[in-house]
Amino acid sequence: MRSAPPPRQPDRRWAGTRKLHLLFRRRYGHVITEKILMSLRHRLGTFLVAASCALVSVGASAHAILVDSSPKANGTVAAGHVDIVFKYNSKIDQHRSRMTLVKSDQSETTLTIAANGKQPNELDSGVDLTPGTYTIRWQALALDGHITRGDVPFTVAAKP
Ligand SMILES: [Cu+2]
Repeated sequence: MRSAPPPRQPDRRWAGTRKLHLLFRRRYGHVITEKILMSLRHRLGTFLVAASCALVSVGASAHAILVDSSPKANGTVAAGHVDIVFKYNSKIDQHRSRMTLVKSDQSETTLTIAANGKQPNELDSGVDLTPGTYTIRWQALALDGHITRGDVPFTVAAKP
């Protein structure tokens, strides 16, 4: 003999949506209503994750956002030795962050990040470049443990 299924526990978290559910069910039928509610719950979950990260970023130990760079994004620099200085809104782990130079043929070169204890918000490097278009692909590890990434494309022009 099969044992009876356990009684359904009322889910208090969704009491509000359950009322909505009943309301919608009368109008649109059960299947559609389930889909709509699942979608709402999913969206709410995503929103809460985004909100918690936003709250963290208000605190002292935020994830790293690039606030200034040399070369500038979409800027132009002269050929030769190019200093690379990326400034962030918070302290970063310079040792475990990454910078990669991507050439126009998509080939990649890892850049050496200089340890700079006096500027803990920066990723600093340097490279000799010939005229062309390049991208610096960065990955910064903030002290809150969050990794952020981005691309800074720029042009190197021949020296006048
Ligand atoms: Cu963060």
